[in-house]
Amino acid sequence: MTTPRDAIYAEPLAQVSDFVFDERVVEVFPDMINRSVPGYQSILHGIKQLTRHYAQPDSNLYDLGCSLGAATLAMRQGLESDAPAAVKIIAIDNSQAMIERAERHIEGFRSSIPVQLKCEDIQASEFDSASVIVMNFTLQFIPPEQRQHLLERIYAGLKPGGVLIIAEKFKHPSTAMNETLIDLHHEFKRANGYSELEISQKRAAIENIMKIDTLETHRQRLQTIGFSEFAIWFQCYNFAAMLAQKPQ
Ligand code: GEK
Repeated sequence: MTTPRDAIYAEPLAQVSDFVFDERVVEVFPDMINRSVPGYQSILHGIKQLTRHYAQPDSNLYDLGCSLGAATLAMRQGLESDAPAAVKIIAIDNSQAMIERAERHIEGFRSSIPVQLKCEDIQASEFDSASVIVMNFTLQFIPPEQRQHLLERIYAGLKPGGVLIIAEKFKHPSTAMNETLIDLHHEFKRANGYSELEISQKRAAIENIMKIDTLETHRQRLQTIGFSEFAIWFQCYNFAAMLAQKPQ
């Protein structure tokens, strides 16, 4: 998908307001996420592989915080060649602008696997008979004190053996190591053409709405909820993708 270049924070702003997933962001979103998230394409590839591996017949697959549907399309590709019977993908985002664009984007690809798009807050969504649930950089936008409850409801909606795939930016528990990982990420952004001003203004915009956990917090929370298997299957700097499985 070719899209206009992200220049949202290229000019100095008198005051940087909190980041919102509005029309302006939708317009440049693929460029923004590809130039900002190390390994984004590799993670999408992993989602495709894991979907193929864990999708069960007669089940729903969810993409929570689907944005323009990149993970939805990866999931669908994973199912394409040998799809289990009666599977459906449900993609949810609470940004109307994202959902409208996702609809047009997904329609551009033919497939026999149905995709249902919903514009709603995932904290109010129902999860039912799920075999694969993906949260690709979405949990980090849920207020920290509400994450456990949402994940408990997700767990309840999974079938036995079902999996949750979570990709997140994370915080390293050591201050020194955390700073190093942040520096490496900023170097990655600079190498992708973002200026110091863009990096610092984006950081200020995101600071209040994106609170990140350590990987250990993720692991412990998932274990407490009941997930019996846990693996980190991708990591680059302070970005990681995790897999958690409900017992069979
Ligand atoms: C991808 N997964 O390209 N309910 C529903 N959607 C939400 C909520 C909520 N409570 N909070 C945030 N969102 C995508 C990328 S982006 C990640 C995900 C990023 C949505 C929000 O509108 C946005 O579309 C998405 O979560 C996060 O694979 O921009 O860093």
